[in-house]
Amino acid sequence: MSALASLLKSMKFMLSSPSYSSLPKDYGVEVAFAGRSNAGKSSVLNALANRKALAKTSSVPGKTRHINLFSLTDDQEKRLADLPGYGYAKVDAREQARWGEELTRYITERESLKGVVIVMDMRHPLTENDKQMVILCRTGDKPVHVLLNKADKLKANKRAAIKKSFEKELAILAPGASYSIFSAVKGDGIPELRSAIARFIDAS
Ligand SMILES: Nc1nc2c(ncn2[C@@H]2O[C@H](COP(=O)(O)OP(=O)(O)OP(=O)(O)O)[C@@H](O)[C@H]2O)c(=O)[nH]1
Ligand SMILES: [Mg+2]
Repeated sequence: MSALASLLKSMKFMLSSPSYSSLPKDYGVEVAFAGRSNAGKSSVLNALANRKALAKTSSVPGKTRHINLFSLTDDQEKRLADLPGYGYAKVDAREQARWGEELTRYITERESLKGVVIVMDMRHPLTENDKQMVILCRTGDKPVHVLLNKADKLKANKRAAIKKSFEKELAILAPGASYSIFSAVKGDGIPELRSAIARFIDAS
């Protein structure tokens, strides 16, 4: 097992922060998981840790309302952040606007943030909100890896067609960004995602 694979398997819930300003000290290395509500961010973290309920998941969108930090090391120098989902219409407009501002601050100001995994539902990637997140990461000079999740919900031919058009769109929107295909349910795509996280951590 690679060093990162074993760190991921032993990751621990650290804390849940209700706002950007209440986050712990900005030191070490953080890799964040962003994405629309219900795209599967928390499920992806659980798949990486090979645990069922490390990060809380729900079929009801809008479950993750805080920034939840997970530590990969006992000294908490390496962390993963599960960010609140965006774009869920039933969250009232004021709360959505507040989280828009919080996420903007987090992405642009957090110095320990070395990379962002943007989790998308492969059936409909790069929604307007996703594009805004990609652009925000560019503004904040944070490298991006797009994770096309829920691939198990698509047949092979449909998957290939979406991949092709997605690739073109991403190349225009974020020329340096990498991507990979994933299924949190089946556990497919873990090595590729781990490599992306390793690149973020190693580049720091
Ligand atoms: N079929 C399938 N379902 C998935 C996959 N990943 C997540 N889900 C389901 O999608 C729903 C939402 O997953 P979560 O992990 O809670 O999504 P989230 O992005 O953390 O959502 P918020 O916390 O609300 O922002 C749950 O019912 C999951 O079981 C996947 O790869 N395949
Ligand atoms: Mg969640």
